[in-house]
Amino acid sequence: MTINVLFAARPERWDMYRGPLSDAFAEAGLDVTLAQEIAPGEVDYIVYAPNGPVQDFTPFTRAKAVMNLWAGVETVVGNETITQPLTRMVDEGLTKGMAEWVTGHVMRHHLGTDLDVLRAPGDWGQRTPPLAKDRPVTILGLGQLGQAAARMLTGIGFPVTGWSRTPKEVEGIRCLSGEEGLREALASALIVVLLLPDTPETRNILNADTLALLPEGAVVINPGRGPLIDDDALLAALDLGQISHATLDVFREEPLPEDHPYWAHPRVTVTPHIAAETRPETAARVIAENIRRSEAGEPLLYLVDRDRGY
Ligand code: NDP
Ligand code: OXD
Repeated sequence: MTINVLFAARPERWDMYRGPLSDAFAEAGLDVTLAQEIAPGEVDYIVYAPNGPVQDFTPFTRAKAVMNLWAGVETVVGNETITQPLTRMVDEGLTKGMAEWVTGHVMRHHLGTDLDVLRAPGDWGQRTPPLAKDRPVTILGLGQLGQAAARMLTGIGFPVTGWSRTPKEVEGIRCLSGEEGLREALASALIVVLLLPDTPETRNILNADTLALLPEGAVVINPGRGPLIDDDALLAALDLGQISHATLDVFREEPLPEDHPYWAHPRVTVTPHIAAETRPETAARVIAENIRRSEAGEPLLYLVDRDRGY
């Protein structure tokens, strides 16, 4: 029997996803009708984006799963109209993109690239940056994205510490957890990268107290979520020189409001929530595999734990 899959992301995403999804369904041997509009009572699966047209899932009485195209689910976990299993996106393309973005921004600060871009003959001055082995990096969040970034950075030679909710063992990475682990992870970090989900436990994890644990002049890189940082505390730490630079991809309000102090701050780099994007070709295969599993009665991949919030 044909499986009806509703594509409930923003309309401009349709042209990007229609082909890859159709190909992935065919490859998985699934007979699927994929459309942007299907009578709600006839929908079997919903491919979903939090900024898409569907927010009330009550009419989708037959739907067997809601499949988020995003990795982050903070705006979805509280939606009580989703009674079906909810999956989040773990996509090889998105993961590689994040590891590359993090590595690029770590390298910018590590090498001091901005200082070496000369604008006038008088700027000529030669510096020798330390080697990666002498620049400890801490990653808060050691999940899919944190581990991928950690692996890329250790490959270059950075000593990497990762911090997570539950204890972990990952080869080549110093793994810490818990409150004491956080203190230890920050105390040694010349660069700290935030790759945590936005949950009640992680909100404002970088605040006046925790920023003060970092060595003076440390760099903050946040491709996670805006609420992980207490913005006033970060601005104060930047003004004091406790933090030498913050590269921020995500904000409490996006786009970042015109009058936000981050725009004018000389030691803040703002990027427009582009650290990593779900890639249709690889993501489509994840969606197809999950529908195949569901139809075969097998457990779904990447289920969200709504009580935990991620
Ligand atoms: P995962 O769920 O795979 O990993 C989350 C990590 O955070 C896990 O290691 C988890 O610990 C840890 N964690 C969660 N809560 C706590 C806590 N209270 N204390 C300590 N550690 C905690 O998520 P991903 O790696 O796939 O994604 C991370 C985040 O990146 C997303 O939630 C999203 O917000 C953001 N993101 C940003 C993008 C961008 O373009 N800027 C793109 C994609 C994602 P444990 O392992 O013990 O469960
Ligand atoms: C995501 C994101 O969560 O792009 O996937 O931020």
